[in-house]
Amino acid sequence: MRGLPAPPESFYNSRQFLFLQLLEDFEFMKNFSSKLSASQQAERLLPPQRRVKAVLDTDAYNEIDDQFAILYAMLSPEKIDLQAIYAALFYNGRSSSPADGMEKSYQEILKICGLTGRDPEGFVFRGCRAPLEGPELPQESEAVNDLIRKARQASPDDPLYVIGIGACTNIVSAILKCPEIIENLVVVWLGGNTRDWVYPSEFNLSQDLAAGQVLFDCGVPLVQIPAFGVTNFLITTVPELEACLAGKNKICDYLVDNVKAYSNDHFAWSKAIWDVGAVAYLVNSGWTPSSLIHAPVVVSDHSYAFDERRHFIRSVQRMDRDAIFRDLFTKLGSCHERFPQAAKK
Ligand SMILES: [Ca+2]
Repeated sequence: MRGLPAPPESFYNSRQFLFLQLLEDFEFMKNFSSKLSASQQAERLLPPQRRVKAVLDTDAYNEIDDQFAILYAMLSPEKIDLQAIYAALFYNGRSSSPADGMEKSYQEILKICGLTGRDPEGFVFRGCRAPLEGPELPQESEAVNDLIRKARQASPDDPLYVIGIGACTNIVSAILKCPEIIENLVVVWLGGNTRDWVYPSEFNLSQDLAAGQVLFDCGVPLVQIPAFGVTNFLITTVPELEACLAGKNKICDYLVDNVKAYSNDHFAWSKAIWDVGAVAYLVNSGWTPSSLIHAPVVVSDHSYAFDERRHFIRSVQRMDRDAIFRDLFTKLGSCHERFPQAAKK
């Protein structure tokens, strides 16, 4: 927890702990002089019914779902004007460090650009190589600077949507470096679980807990796409992918092969394609019912504490899995019409 000496374990469950956490939050949020009013927050958090400018922040090589989400965003120009893709750090069995995870994500984004024929120059940026060292200590990266640049070009009437599907280090570092950009942003972040899920820990949040705490504290208009409790229902199977995507074009084959390689045993096996949920919110918010809730306080064990005096965020409650996958598979299956080099000869 920020700025406090390490107390005994039992302290973290006490009311005194919660009070001190809230007190720190209040002190911390005073730094964000451009904090929006409650009515401005509520208005900014209305699901957009139009095409929006967006950037995508992705730990693309972390597993096999980000690739679907990147392509879903690129294939939804009717709702998403995708202006940049940022590589986010991750550290798991597919990387040797957060920096290695970021670099592998960057290379994976380049691979997808190569499959589509999209020039990555000025479009794909490396992100931060390490989590925040503290809640007021931003990391530096090309992605952070590009996000600040694009946010400054946006406006409260035409905000930049930041679709985050990995650790939020890049996003929060930009906000910490330049707090006034929150007036021009809406962050749609997939991270944390639902408030009533059986356990609090979640991958994107755990990759940079300090950044996650700032994201929920700083007052930026935030749409939370919970992982467990919401996007874990976005599951597919190898037989379904073979029936709907395999053989359609090179991009579909790449995605199907990735999913197959993720498990040695496909019998009665399903895989969540979590990250398409964040993109789906912008494609059709009718598929992602949501409501305003008071921003939870993320405490050190990754669980939430609540105070109804806190600002509002929007939290998605459910995903219409069939509608989302129908749209996703339709777009992927015909994507060689938009990206001719993906066509099979
Ligand atoms: Ca991800």
